[in-house]
Amino acid sequence: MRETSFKEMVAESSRMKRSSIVLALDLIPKEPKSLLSKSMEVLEETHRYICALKINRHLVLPLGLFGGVQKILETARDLGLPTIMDCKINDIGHTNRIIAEQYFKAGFDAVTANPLVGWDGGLKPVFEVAREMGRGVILLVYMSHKAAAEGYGQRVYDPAAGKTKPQYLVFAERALSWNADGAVVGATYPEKIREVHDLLGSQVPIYSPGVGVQGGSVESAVRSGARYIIVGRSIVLADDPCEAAKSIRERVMRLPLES
Ligand code: NUP
Repeated sequence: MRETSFKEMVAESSRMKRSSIVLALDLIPKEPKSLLSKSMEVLEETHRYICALKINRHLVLPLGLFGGVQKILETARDLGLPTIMDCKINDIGHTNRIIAEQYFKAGFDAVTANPLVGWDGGLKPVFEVAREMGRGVILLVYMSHKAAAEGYGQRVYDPAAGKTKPQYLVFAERALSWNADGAVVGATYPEKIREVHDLLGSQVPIYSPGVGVQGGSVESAVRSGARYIIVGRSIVLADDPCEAAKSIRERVMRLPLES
C-alpha cells in the first residue's frame, strides 16, 4: 500500500516539474526493433517538461507488457514520472479486475476506464484493486474525437432525478461519487470541459487530450478548467520532441491553473 494517492502523486509531480503536460508516448511501430529505443529516447528528451507519462496499446501490443513496456515504466519511475495505462477498461467486473491488476503489477500507477459499464459487476472491482494496491482510476467523461456526441452527448434517463440529462454529466457525477482520480474531457470541446469542471471542482482533476493534431487548443482547454493536458503526436512526431514539449509546457504555464 502506498501513502500518496495517484491524484496527489501527479499534483506533486506537476508542482515539481512546473508542468501540466502528460506525454502520450504513442509511437508508431514502423520498425518494431527500434520502437523501444525510440520510446526511451523521446522519454529522455522530454521528461523535464512533463508531469506524467501515458502509454497506450500502441506500445503494449508490439513491446509486451512485462517486456519492453516494463522497462519504460522503470525509466519513468527513475525520472520521477507517474504512469497511466490508457486501456479504457470496458468489460465485466471479473475480467476488469484482472486487466487492472496486470497493469498495476507491471508498474502502472493508474488505468483509464469507461464508466458506461457501471459500478456493480463493472468498474467496482477496478476501483477495489486500485485502492488495495494504492493506484488510480481515471474515467472517460467526454472523448475528443468527432463522433463523441453520439455516445457521450446522448440524453439519458436518470432515475434518481426522474428526468433526462446528457450522458457526460452522468459520467461526471460518477467520477465524483466513485472518487475517481481524474476525468478525461476532450480539448476539442472546451464548453464541455467548463460544464464538467463546474460539477467536479478541484475534487476530480480534468485530463484533456485532443490538442494540436485533433484540433483542440491548449489555451481554451486550460481556461475552461482542464488541469492536465495530454499530448501525443505534437510531441512524439515533432522533429525536435524536446523543443515541442518545452514550448507546449510554457504555453500552459502562462495560464492560470487549478491548484
Ligand atoms: O477522448 C480521448 N481522446 C484521446 O485522444 C481519450 C484519450 N485517451 N485520448 C488519447 O490521448 C489517445 O488515445 C492518444 O493516446 C492521446 C492523444 O494523442 P494526440 O492526438 O495528441 O496524438
